[in-house]
Amino acid sequence: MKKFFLVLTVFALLFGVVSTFAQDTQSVVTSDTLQVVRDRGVLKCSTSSTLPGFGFLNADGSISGFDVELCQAVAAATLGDKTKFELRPTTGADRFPVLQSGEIDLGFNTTTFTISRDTSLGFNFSPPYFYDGQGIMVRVDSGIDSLADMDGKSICAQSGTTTEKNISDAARRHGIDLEVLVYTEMNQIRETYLAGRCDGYTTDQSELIGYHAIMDNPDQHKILPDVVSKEPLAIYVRHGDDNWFDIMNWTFYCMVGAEELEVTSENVDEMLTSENPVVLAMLGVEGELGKPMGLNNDWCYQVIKQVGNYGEVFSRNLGPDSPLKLERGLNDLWNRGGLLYAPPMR
Ligand SMILES: N[C@@H](CCC(=O)N[C@@H](CS)C(=O)NCC(=O)O)C(=O)O
Repeated sequence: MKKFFLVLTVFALLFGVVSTFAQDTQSVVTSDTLQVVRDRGVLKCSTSSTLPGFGFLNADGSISGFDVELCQAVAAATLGDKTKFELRPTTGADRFPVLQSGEIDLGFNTTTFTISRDTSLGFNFSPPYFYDGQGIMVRVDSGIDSLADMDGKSICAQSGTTTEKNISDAARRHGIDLEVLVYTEMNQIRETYLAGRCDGYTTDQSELIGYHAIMDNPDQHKILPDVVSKEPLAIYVRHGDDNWFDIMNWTFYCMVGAEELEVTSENVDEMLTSENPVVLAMLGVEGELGKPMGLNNDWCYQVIKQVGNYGEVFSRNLGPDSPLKLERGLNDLWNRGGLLYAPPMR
């Protein structure tokens, strides 16, 4: 009998250890992120802090940009309040571990959607929110007019980014000998380039344009015509939480769909009495599109009212109302020649 109880106790202890371990693993890998965010009352996102237009540290200590507003949109959708978010500034190398460990809920950081980040790092990506490409900046007096002119030269790139590998591949394709100098921080790269210790500096074109807009002597620097890669920038979450993945995607689609339906932060209240049933469903006046995701049915209304549609966010951070003055190009709606396309909200 004693032996029986001993076996039972050992079994119970083992079961306890195994189930605790399973819970720990789950809390990071398959937890209900929406519930975690609701319990905490704050959404945690990672962003860059050195990239004008996407995530840039202002003099007052705040960070602003397109990535920050997308984070605010998810806060409005999930918590009903766009101000309930916290940012974790990251570099190319530490942006992925902070999501894997559960320190943050959503990753931004102008991150390119690639197969290895999806399958080996274990992230699910939204559709691209910004179609970018990798470019190169050089000094105007360098005599360099294209990548082909960079034989025997050096170029600075950031570690942990797609740009580091892309530039070596591009040099190989062109049959040129290019020395790639790699640094962890974007600011280190810029300082090294400005000090003349590398002949060029390479990263996403949008980042080069954003930096060019804030340089002390922009006339002394130029961006080469070469675009060495495709960089579809996307939002990402951990594998294992399909509902959170849906919330990320549909928040983005809400912003794109609203632009297509001409619903803006200015007119969204009038649109609550629209004649168009698709608009009524999107804004939660009719139907229950939020409920299956565990959200209030007015989740998309809150996103548009508090943050705006995709076009509004683009204009103030990257477009005509920003120092970058980027054209919409590929980042325009599908029916205006771009690639942005939201599936039906029905
Ligand atoms: N799109 C490329 C490059 C993007 C990129 O460089 N992003 C970051 C990483 S967060 C950055 O700019 N960091 C700014 C910094 O280190 O200050 C990628 O995903 O690797």
